[in-house]
Amino acid sequence: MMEWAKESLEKLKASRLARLDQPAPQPDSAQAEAILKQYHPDYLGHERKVAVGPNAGEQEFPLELAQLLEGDSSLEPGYLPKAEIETDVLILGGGGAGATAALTLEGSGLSVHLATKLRLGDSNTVMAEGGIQSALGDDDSPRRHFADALVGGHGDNDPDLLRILCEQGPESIRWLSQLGCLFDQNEDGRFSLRGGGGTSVPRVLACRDYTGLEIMRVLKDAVRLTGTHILEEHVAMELVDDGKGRVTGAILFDRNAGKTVCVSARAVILATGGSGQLRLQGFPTSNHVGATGDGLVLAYRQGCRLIHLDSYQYHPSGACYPEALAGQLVTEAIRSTGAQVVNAEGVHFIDEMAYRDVLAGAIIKETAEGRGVKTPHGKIGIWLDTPMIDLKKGAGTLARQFPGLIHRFERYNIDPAMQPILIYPTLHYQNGGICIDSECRTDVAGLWACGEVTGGLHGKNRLMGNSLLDITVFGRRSAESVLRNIPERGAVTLTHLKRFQAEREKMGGSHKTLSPKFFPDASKMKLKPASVEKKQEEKSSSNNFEPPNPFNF
Ligand code: MEZ
Repeated sequence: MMEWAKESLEKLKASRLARLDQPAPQPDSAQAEAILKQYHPDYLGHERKVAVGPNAGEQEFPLELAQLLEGDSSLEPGYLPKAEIETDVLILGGGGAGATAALTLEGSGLSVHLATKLRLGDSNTVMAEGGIQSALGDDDSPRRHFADALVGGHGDNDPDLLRILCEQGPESIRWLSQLGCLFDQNEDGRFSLRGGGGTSVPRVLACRDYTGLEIMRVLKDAVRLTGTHILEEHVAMELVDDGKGRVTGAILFDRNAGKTVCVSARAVILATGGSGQLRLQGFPTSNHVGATGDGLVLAYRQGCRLIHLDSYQYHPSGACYPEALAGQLVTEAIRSTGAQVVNAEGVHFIDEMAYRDVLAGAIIKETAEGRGVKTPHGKIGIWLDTPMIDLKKGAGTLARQFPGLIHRFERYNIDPAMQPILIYPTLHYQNGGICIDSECRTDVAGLWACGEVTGGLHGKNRLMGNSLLDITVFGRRSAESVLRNIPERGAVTLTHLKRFQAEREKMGGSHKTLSPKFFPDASKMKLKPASVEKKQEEKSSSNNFEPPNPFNF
């Protein structure tokens, strides 16, 4: 097993006992800053300003995102919106934030439609492994939680949003528990709390290493029992407005029927999640296949400002080998439980609980300077010495606490309790997003937003476990705000889109990109499923003289 890395594995094993009790090497602040500036992908100049929209000429965006923000709509030219579904609240996004908003609206008397690009629950929520933060420990408090997250976010967090997140933590855990989430408990029946990078006391609740999956399981089941109308496989193509500045619904593409559906809504909650599948700078990602930043593009065209999108989170421990797992998350909780980061020479080169951005930069530096391990597929990673956990905490600890990790690696004959695994940073989280106020209102009336699609809360570096809390706290809060402020029904027009398109025309040049992207290229998924495309192809080809498609067997 991993014969190709034999020499380096021997060095790692030889240094293991000595490393066991040695303190982890800590970079001082000057070293940390130098690592970030030289090696972290956010600092390498792969960004630019955009020429259209509310952020034009201001802050920079990753190149891949900038192109989409300047892109044109995929709607057929001349499309005229005409409401086919009328609802009070339209939620776009079927992950944790959208499902939480739907549950909060239940019993309000309002009609609610939830549209999701794939199936209910297909989202980054299910990919979250290590846990959810909440100040529940004896020595903890929301103030302490706030202070930790503010330092971690480089002080760029929106203080109001962060205060709400931390204050609502304990109540959110109660709400999730009452819905049925089974968080790990100690023998005395109290919640088991772990540390995470940047937490000054243990504060992370978990369901082993599949916390997001457990939370989504419960939310999904609960939403299916409500009166929410769930529109699965309905892709949000564009938002519509009343011609007087207010968002009044959306145009969806029903992938099964192969046609657009215009929904008129009194309020729209955008909960479309992140954008890791844009695979910035060619990085692998831990994100769900649907995470292509659609909500950012749609909101931007309506006039919503975006914030902190020059900042993405590269999770330090993405799997680097085997190739089939490349980019998948290896939870930070493994590092907080005792696994060390070790280079090809067997050297424990940095504290594995350093802030994620610094640790990711340090791993990239280590590989760039020739102290990484090359896989047979040409990738270069560093070791995560997982057998350390059982050495430190007793045999069987790794398997008991991280069954998901064992399950994924044993398929490839790797037992992480017996041998280290190779890791490399993976594109994990969109730190920035749509500007919202403390009520989840965007810059444009009628449009609320919650969860990963929003920016400000986490500053420029989110701490582990604050995203699952974010979707719970702000999913609920967005719905509560809608309940207090819901407008009357308005007309459905494309006034905002047309204004954006006119501005775009002035850019000149040939900007042909259509956006949102909807699906990553590598997935080969299309807006229209193959069956619909085939039917349309047959229809249109019945009258022409094209030769038969040789691939059509
Ligand atoms: O919040 C996260 O990003 C998280 C819990 C990730 C992890 O390492 O498990």
